Amino acid sequence: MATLVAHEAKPAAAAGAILSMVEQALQAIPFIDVHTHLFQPSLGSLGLWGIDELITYHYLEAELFRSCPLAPEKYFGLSKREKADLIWRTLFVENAPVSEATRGVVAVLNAFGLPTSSPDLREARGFFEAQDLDAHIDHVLKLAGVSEVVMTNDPLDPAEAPQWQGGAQPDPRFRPVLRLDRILNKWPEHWEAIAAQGYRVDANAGNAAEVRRFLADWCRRMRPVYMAVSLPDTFQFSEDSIRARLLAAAVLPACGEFSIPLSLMIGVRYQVNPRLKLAGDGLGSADLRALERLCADYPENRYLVSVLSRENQHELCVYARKFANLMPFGCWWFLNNPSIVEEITRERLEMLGTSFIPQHSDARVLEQVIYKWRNTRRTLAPILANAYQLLAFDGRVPTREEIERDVTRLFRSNFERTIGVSE
Ligand code: FIX
Ligand code: ZN
Repeated sequence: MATLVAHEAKPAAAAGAILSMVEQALQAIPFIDVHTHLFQPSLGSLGLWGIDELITYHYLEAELFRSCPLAPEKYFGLSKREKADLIWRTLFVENAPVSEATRGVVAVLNAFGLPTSSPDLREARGFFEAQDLDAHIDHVLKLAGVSEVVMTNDPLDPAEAPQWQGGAQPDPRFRPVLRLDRILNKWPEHWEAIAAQGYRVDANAGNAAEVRRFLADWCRRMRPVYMAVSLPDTFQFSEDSIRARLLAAAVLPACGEFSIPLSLMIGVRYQVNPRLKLAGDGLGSADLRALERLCADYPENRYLVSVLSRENQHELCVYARKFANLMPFGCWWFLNNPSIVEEITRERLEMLGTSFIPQHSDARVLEQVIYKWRNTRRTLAPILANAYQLLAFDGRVPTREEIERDVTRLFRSNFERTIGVSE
């Protein structure tokens, strides 16, 4: 390549400096984890943590059955420990843990100074059993560079709902979310649970006002930062369905009343292999015109949106350019792999600047936030730096303050603004 003329030489020299400023900003700024399946301790034993939970994570269960001939039914008949021992032996001893999910477990063990290639889990179990949960939570969030996590709370979950009704103490490290999958996706199976809580609802969901009253009471009880629902790849809006009717007549008005956004996670093919239980879900690309209708017809509502299929990512970016009330977030589930996160994040930076939320962890086990956020910082540093390096080549070298402001926006204030609280 011809020697760079003066103004081109400067940005090239800046390139290295830019990368380290980006890395430092990513390290220094604590993130808000906008979607997890973690639970505050005051919700009892709902929160999963420790080595046996880490190893029996459904991502690893899916990978187990590719390397172990045991029938899923036999596997699910084992105890938690037996399951963990089998997965450790199969995926970490007999095979190299090179997948994103297995590498994650190695990163967690390493973060606590535990051996990563032991023949068994004895030492790791001893370590986790010795932890005091409250102090452990603080330590884990610090290692992950996360100030608070957003939960997934189901008002119809028979184990969780009584905890809230019994006055579960709030915890500033954990922000509640009202999850509506049972109500919007499985009304026939769950309307009686709402009736049992004292609301006049029926099998046809004819009384949307009562559903709205139910949601309002739960908002007052739980103080959620948003309402959320995962939706199939076949999701349509509007349509002649209980889901569409309740969205329009109960959920969106309640979100408006409490000035909180609705999170839509679109593109799941539920239980494509039910023998794998939680590991049995798949994905499909969705018709995002449903999103177009929601954003256009209900402009007062704000939407946090994540889509599961790679094919839908570009459309989502385009819709976000059309609707300011739409905030794309995360590289969800099967997309949470560095090669795909790179692709999605580059496209979003090119099309949306810094007006999106790059990632969430979706952690189901406490210690997962350590590797999921280390991976994110590691993957995003060169992607973000590249965007600034291109800016430098075009004639403007970014300052450290600008980079820190942008990282804060990406991992904190975009979310804070969307949920209606500014930092
Ligand atoms: O719907 C969701 O919130 C999904 O994230 C989960 O259902 C899924 O099982 C998961 O853990 C993805 O990472
Ligand atoms: Zn999730």
